[in-house]
Amino acid sequence: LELARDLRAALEDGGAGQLSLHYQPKVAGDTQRVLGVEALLRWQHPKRGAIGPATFIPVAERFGIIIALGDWVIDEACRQVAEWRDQGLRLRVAINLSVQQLRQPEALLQRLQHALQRNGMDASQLSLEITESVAMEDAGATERTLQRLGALGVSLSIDDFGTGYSSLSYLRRLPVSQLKIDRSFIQDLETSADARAIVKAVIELAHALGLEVVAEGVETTGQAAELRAKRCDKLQGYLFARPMPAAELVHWARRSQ
Ligand code: G
Ligand code: G
Ligand code: NA
Ligand code: MN
Repeated sequence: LELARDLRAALEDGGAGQLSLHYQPKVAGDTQRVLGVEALLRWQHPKRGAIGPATFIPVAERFGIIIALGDWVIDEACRQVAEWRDQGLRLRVAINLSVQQLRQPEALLQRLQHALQRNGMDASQLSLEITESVAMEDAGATERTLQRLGALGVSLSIDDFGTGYSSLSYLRRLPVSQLKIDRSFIQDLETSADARAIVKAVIELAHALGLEVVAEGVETTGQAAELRAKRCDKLQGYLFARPMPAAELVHWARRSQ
C-alpha cells in the first residue's frame, strides 16, 4: 500500500528522478554485433533503495497504476531512442507490456502513436514484448489487439516462450515477428538433453513460421556456441551485457561495434 502510494507520487512527478530505464543489448547470433536493446524498468525508492520490477510491477497492476507506469516507459524509451539517434547511434528498442495495457488497446495505441510522432521515430524502431502466457489469455481479444499494433508498424515479440501453452495454429495467426526462448531452457542447455531438444525444436519451429528467435539469459560461451550452431538469430544475456543505464549503453555500443 505504501509502495503503491510512493510509486503513484513518483509518477505524478514525472518519475521524480526515481524511475529509470536500463537497457540490455540483443546481439546478432553470428557476428555478435548489437542490433537493439530491451528496456527494463528500475525504481530507486528514496528510503528503501532499489526495488526490482518483479516486486513493484505486481503492485502497480494491483493498485491501478500500471497504465500510468507503462505510459511513462513508452515515453521514456522513445525519447531515449531519439536521443541516441541524434548522437549517431541507431538502435531499436523493445518494451515489455503488461496484460492490462493490452486490455486497453485504444489508450495503448494512442500513447504509442504520440510517442513515435513526437520523437520522429519510425514505428519499425519499436518492438513490444508480450509474455506467452499473456498472449494466450483471452486469445480472441489479444489477436485483435496485436493486429492493430502490427498495423501501426511496431514489431511484436513473444517473451518467455516455452513456459506457456501456445497453440501453434493460434501463434501462426498472430502478427508477431519474434520468439524469445525462455531463460530456463538456455540455462540448462549444456546439462540437459531435454533443454537442448526443446531449444532446437523452438528454433526450427520459429524459422518454419518465418519468425526470428532470440535466446535470453545467455551466460556462458558454451551456451552461445550451442545457440550459434543451432542458428539462433539473436542472443541476450549477462555474457554480453547486463541491463545498464542509457549513458553506459552508449559507451558499450561504441566499444562493441
Ligand atoms: O529487469 P528484471 O530481470 O529485474 O525484470 C524482472 C521482470 O520485470 C521481467 O519479467 C521483466 O519483463 C519485467 N519488467 C521489466 N521492466 C518492465 C516494464 O517496463 N514493464 C513491464 N510490464 N514489465 C517489466
Ligand atoms: O521476463 P523478461 O524476459 O522480460 O525478464 C528479463 C529479465 O532477465 C531482466 O530482469 C534481466 O535483468 C534478466 N536477465 C537478463 N539477462 C540475464 C542473464 O543472462 N541471466 C539471468 N539470470 N537473468 C538475466
Ligand atoms: Na522481456
Ligand atoms: Mn523474457
